[in-house]
Amino acid sequence: MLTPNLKDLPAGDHGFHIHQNPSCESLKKDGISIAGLAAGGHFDPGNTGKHEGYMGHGHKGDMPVLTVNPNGTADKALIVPHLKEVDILGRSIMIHAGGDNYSDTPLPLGGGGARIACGVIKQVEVSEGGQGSADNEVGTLLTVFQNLANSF
Ligand SMILES: [Cu+2]
Ligand SMILES: [Zn+2]
Repeated sequence: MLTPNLKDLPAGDHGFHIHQNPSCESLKKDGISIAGLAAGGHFDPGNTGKHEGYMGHGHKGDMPVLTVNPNGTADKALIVPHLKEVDILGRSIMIHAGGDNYSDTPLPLGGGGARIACGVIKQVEVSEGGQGSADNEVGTLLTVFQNLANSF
């Protein structure tokens, strides 16, 4: 489980993924600056090239849709069956403008479109249960998410 603790986000459903690179910088594509592009694509160590959502067999970084409450907070625990802490350390976590239909059709990558918030995932001291180990589930990293989202 992964428990977000986020605020100041637009209400509604948003695509929510682990992306490959530990950077949230903008990069230029075709001369246009694109927010969060330096994070790269969805974390896909198996090189599946497929976006199938958190229950699928494509990108390992695919997570359930992040549902933001009307007051802009997101705090509901999410099931992330394919991810362990070791997978996500040193990568980034991304929130998209639109939702996620867990498919590459009709739009690629779930259709979430623009990247609206991002954080680089770093190891933190965990007060309960000690330091996270490679075998821990992602939930032990929950404190990481307290100040994670840097809105673009
Ligand atoms: Cu994404
Ligand atoms: Zn994906």
